Amino acid sequence: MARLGIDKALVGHQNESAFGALSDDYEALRETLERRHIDIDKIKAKAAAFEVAVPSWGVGTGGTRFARFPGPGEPRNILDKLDDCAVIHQLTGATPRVSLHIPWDRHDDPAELVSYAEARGLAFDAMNSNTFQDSTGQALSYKFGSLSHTDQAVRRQAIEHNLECIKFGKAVGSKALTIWIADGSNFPGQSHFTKAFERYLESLKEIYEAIPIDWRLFTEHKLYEPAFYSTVVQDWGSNYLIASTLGGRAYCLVDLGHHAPNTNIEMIVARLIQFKKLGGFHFNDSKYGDDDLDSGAINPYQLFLIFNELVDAELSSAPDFNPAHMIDQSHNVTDPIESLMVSTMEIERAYVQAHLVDRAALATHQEHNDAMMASETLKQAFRTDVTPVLAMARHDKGAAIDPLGVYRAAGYRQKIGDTRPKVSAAGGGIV
Ligand code: LRH
Ligand code: MN
Repeated sequence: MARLGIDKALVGHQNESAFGALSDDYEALRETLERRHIDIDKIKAKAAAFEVAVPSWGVGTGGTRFARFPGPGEPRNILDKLDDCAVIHQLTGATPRVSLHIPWDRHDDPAELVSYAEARGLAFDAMNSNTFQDSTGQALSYKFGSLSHTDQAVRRQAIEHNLECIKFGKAVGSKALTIWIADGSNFPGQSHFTKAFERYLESLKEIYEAIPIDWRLFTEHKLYEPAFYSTVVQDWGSNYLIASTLGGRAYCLVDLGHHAPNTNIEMIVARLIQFKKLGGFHFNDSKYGDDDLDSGAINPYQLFLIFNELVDAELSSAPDFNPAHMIDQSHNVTDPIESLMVSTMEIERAYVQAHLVDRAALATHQEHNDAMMASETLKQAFRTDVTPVLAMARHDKGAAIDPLGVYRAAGYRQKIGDTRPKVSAAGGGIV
């Protein structure tokens, strides 16, 4: 396991001392669920099979445009990031894949990256391109856009970058490319909406034709930021137009933080499922804008309602339904590893709770317009504390019953704090 990682014996020891209480809680929940004609072991199997990808850029301390306050043990490179991602998977048992971001994770020897990851029980999820920053040695600036830029040469450069991400992704075994662009405008009149969208689609067509036959292309919409008047891919409608224009392997990616406050995201999810264009998620939470806060930290009921739509589709075998679950968060004030572990468990919790919904009863209440009983049927599942199911599923996989407790007991942050160079507080920026 990981060069650093967590000592297996410690995990075993901590699980041993926690197992008795866990079994009691599990058996108590078994009785509660039996009264609802639910087999807890079937629910545990769902928990055990659930996986979510972690963002390589999430294990370093995040920041805002104002500042970033790095902590001890900041990862120096993709190898350090993989070490930290391996700890998250070792203790949660639910994050076997890492989503890479280029150029942040550029590495000269993709084969070495694959063997380094495999040695830590990891593989690679969707690649992420980056034409929202100017990186060193770049000829043309993305200040006024990238794939929709008015200048053909800038669009060419951005297309080439995405082709490079596909090439790198093929070398590390990834099966998808996620494209989010910051392109947009800050003043009315600054940009011609239709021409910008046409230029973007022309660029995407070339990238779409370059993805391998067994890959998917995810396009990610976002309401605003860094553009503050218009954004080329601003909403799910624009995103749906893109995916349906490109073809059968193009899908919409839903980042939970990319919508106006109070947007009914679960209904957007239902629409994209119905029209076979739901590609996947960037899970996080927010109160105001694209806050990139920990999943389930602000609005856990919304997360549950989104999974209620996903489980409904799963159980009704919705066609072309295979959403890619990924986390996309910025950890500005917590230990990023702790946040990613807790977020993973919160996302898994929402998924498992959604499997407790009495869907037959819900359908009857909906048919009879019994709003109260329909709402209560969902609330019953959401109010059910499934912690014992999640913990027992982890225990059975050899992961930790209490990931946070084991992580702190292991002193992993101190260890990497002692071995990795200190990083001074630098200007702003999410990474
Ligand atoms: C844009 C975004 C996108 C990533 C970036 C790190 O806000 O959600 O998915 O590329 O964050
Ligand atoms: Mn995102």
